[in-house]
Amino acid sequence: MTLEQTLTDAEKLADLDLAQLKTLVGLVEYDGSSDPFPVSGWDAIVWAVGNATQTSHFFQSAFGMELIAYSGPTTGNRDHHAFVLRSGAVRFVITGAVDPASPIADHHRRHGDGVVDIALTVPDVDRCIAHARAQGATVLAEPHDVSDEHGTVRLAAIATYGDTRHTLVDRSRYNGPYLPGYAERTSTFTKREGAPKRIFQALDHVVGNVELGRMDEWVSFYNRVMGFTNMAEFVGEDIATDYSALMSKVVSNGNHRVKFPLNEPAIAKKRSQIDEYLDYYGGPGAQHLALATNDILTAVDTLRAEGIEFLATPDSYYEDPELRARIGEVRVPIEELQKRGILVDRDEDGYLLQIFTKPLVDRPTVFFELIERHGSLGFGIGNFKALFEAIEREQAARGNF
Ligand code: TYF
Ligand code: FE
Repeated sequence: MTLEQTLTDAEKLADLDLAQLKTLVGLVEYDGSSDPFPVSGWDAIVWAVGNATQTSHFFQSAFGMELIAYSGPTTGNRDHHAFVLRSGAVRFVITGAVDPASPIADHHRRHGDGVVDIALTVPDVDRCIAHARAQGATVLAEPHDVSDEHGTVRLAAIATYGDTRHTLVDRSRYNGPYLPGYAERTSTFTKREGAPKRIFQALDHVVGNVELGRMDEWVSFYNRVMGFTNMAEFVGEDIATDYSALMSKVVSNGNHRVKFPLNEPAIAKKRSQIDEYLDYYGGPGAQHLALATNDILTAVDTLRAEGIEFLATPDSYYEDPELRARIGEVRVPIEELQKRGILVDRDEDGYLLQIFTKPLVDRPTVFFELIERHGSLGFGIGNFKALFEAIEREQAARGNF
C-alpha cells in the first residue's frame, strides 16, 4: 500500500475517506518505500498562547472545534494547560503557562500567541531522525517512547525556522485520546443549541515566514532533511517588486498532504507584510494555516456570525472581465462569492475558492485561510494581486507604512 492510500488516525477519526480527502487537500499518488523521511500527514498544530483557557474557548465557540483531551494541574502537569481540540482531521493543541517559569511563558513573551510545533505523523521516527541528523538538522528531542494505559507513542523533534519545531509522532501502538498523560475531555460546548457545526475538515497547508534572503535555504532544508519536493507555484522577483513585496516557494511531502509555502520579504515600494510579521513575531514563524472545507460559503457565514473578520475584496475584483473569463463556471453564481468576499482561482487542473481572515491574535502575525478545492492543486496565484492589496490596506490601517 502506498502512503497516499493510508489514512492517518486523525483522518479515520474524522470519518473522511480517501476520495473526500483527495478533493479537500489535493493528494497525489506516491510510493514512500524509497523516501528517506516518509511522512504520513499532519499530527497536530501546537500553539503557545497567553491564555490557553480562553483561546481554547474561542476555537470551540467561534470555529466549532471540539475539545477531546486535556493536560494540566488536575492531571499532574503543573507547568501548563494543554487543551486538545479537533475539527475533522485537524488537531490543535492550545498550550499556556501555569508556572511562571514555564518555557511557554518565554515563548509567549517573545512571539505573542503563535504556533510552536507543526507535528507530523511518521511511520518510522528513528529512520527520520537518522536521516535528518545525517543532513545536519538540529535534533531537539531524541527518539523516545512515552506510555500510559492506552499504549505507547514514539516521539522525536527537529528544529525548523525560528523557534518553530517539527515533532515526529508514531502513534501506531496507542489508542488513547491524544498522547500518554493526557486525559479524555469532551466539550459540552459544541453541542449547545445553535453552536457552529464542523466548519473545516482538514489542514491544507501551513506557511512559514523567514528572513530576507533565506527562503532558498529553508526550501533546501525541506528538500535535504525531510525529502520534500518543490511544487510548481512560486512568486519570484518579477511579481514581487510590482506589488506583493514577498517571494514564495512551496515544498510538499510525497503524498501532498503536508504542504509548506515559504515566504521571504522582497524590497518594494511599500514595507513588506513579511517584514511586518518578522518584526512583530520577533523572527521567523508560522504565518497562516489554510483550513480545507467542502462548504466555504457556510463556513464564512458561520464565522462572520461568530464575529470573525475577513479581508475585504473590492467589487472591482468580481467585475474584472478578464478574471470573469478566466474563472468561467464555478459551483455557485459569482454573486454568492462577491457577497462574502470569496476569491476564485483556476488553473489547468480545476479551480479553488479561498478567503483570508484578519490576524487572529494581538500582534499582526497569525491568520487563517479557508480553502475549498475543486481540482486545483495550486495556492491561488491568480489572486495574489487582489489579496496583497487587501493586506496592504490592513497594514495601512494599522499605521505600518
Ligand atoms: O499560501 C499561499 O501561498 C497563498 C497566498 O501573506 C498567500 O495563500 C501568500 C502570502 C500571504 C498570504 C497568502
Ligand atoms: Fe495559503
